[in-house]
Amino acid sequence: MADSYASHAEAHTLQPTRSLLGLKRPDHSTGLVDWLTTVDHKKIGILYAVFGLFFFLIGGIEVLVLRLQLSGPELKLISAQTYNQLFMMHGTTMIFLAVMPLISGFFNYIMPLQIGARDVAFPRLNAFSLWVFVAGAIVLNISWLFQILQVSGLFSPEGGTDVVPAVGWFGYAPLSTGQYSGIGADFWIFGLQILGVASIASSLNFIVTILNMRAPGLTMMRLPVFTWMTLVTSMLVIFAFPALTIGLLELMFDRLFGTSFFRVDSGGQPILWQHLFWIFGHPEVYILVLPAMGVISEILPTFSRKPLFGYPIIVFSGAVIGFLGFAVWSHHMFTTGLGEVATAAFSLLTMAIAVPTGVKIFNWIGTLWGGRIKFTVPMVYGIGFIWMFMMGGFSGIMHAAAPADAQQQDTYFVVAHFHYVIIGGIVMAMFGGIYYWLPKVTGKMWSGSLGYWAVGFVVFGLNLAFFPMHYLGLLGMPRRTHTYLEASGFGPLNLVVTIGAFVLAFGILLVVIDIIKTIRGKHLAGNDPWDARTLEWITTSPPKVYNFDATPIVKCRDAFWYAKHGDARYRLDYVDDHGHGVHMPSQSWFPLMMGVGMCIMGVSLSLKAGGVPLMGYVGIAGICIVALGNYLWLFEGPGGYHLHPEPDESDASDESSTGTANP
Ligand code: HEM
Ligand SMILES: [Cu+2]
Repeated sequence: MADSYASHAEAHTLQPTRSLLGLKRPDHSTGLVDWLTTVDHKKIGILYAVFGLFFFLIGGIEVLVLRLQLSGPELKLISAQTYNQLFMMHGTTMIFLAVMPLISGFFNYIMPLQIGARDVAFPRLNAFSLWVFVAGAIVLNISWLFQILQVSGLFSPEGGTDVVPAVGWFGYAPLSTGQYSGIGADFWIFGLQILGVASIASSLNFIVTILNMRAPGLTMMRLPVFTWMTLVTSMLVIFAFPALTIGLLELMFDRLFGTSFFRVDSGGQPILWQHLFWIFGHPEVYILVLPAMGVISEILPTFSRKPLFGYPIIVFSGAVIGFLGFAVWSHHMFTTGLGEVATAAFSLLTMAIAVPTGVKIFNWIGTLWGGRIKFTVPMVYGIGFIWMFMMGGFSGIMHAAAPADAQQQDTYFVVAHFHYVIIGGIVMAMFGGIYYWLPKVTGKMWSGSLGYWAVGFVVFGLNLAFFPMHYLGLLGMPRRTHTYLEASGFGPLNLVVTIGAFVLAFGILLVVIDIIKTIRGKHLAGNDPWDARTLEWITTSPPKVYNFDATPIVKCRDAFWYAKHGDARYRLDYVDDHGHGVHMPSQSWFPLMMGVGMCIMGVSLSLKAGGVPLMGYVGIAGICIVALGNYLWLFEGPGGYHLHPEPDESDASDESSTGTANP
């Protein structure tokens, strides 16, 4: 893919620019340098997705070890401490380093194409978000390395032995304060703070892009639902992450400077942590699920060959879900003694979210109803999503009732619930999205039955793994426990769960193999393999570096579909640029440099907290790298190059009989 980008760019280059400080910008570089300095939303999207899948496998390996430990009563495969570390890293990895970057990959790659834009609004900021995300991921996971050093006697931090974080993805105080946890918690705090910077920067970028860079005629109520959900999700990130940041800052102050926000012995309030965390944490689950709903809302109409049923209602209910998501955080705190009024109010509000969610489900079913359904692999994921996500929704409504929750709290019932939502819903949708858009991204078509086998194993495995957890929970098996007694009788069901986990893991492995097979395969996909509806299918597969030869003019919702199948009124027209051509941004080293600085900063400050000598200075060096990167970036100048798109043989406009030729 890199080659096709490069050849196009070379053909039309006008002016490789020098920055104001005389530094040469890395224009039209190839190979690794190209990927490290890219500002192309498509490459950034691919990198996000690759990192996401990588950490998905890491988080998966972590949990398979856990499940082996729990497969029978009183096993001693790993210690309780190791269990805690693995379980915490599994949760944090899956949420922040696997699912969120995968989603970000979709946002980056697909959204600008869907709105007919040439890139996101701030391409360098986009690269910055990517590398800052990578920095945060390294800070979190480098703790494993220091654990190894510690085990081999080369590293002995102050304050306990938990070098890998072991405080749960929720980091509940006072467990996460200095009294009860060691340097692992510092890795976690700095890692998450860095990840928050990345998320907020990319969300601002997406919001500006969607509001400002839509193709002419693409009004808000004509936006594809996936793009709408990108917008709502980005808003949620902007409002939710600051609550977490404040909590993390206070926790950091407690740990490093002896303040007492959360330390009970000096008058702190652990409950404050729970409020701050869940004001972030509950919207976070919608940050994960709304993009999944967006993906499904693209797949179902395409393969039912019908417009999305109730488009305005789907969009509106998505926004309502986002809004209500901020009003329900205390359903995670029903058993902390908030009082009857608060508990009743949060209980009702939580149940209220079932309404817009149910509305969406009815609309999806309405979309399928009477459609000419094609059971392609993405469609099978789409239908599986509806079914599995509803299972998670039902147990969610059960938690919403405070008295029921008091029983279910901290049992495997909760683990069953959120895995049905997260894997049965979100991961299914992401895999469906991968199969849906992979032909666009790679230009290659996946083929054969491997995709169907994979989805079969995934659905079977996830039900085998997570359905019995409901029973285990109701029988009283606590979550976050590293073992259980023979007499508890939890053994047989836990064995089933572990077998299910391996079946699921096998299915996920098949998906990854299928992706690699597709990329290396030879079946060309063509521009519009599904006879789809939205603008990303107009352009070539893979899209050229400038996305569209000419910007399309949108006349209705599902513009591409009507251009192909509607009457002459809906014919696709293109903006005439009067021969001006396209201005593309040039690449830059400085987003990467700032990421490197943040990584050094996060690692060394964590080590400093663990009493490692000289780390304060390394931390300052890291801060200087960030500042210098920022300074050089500021004076890098606008740069960019100019090109005149030349439509080639494979353009969609040649294929679709109703589209006009490009100007
Ligand atoms: C093979 C698939 C998976 C299996 C078998 C699995 C199983 C588990 C288990 C056994 C725990 C520990 C529960 C405890 O000790 O209390 C756990 C925790 C967790 N898992 Fe997974 N998991 C899987 C995939 C995922 C995915 C894909 C995500 C998210 C994207 C995820 C998110 C979490 C979270 C957030 C926790 C922490 C739960 C808590 O707060 O107690 N898991 N998982
Ligand atoms: Cu919640």
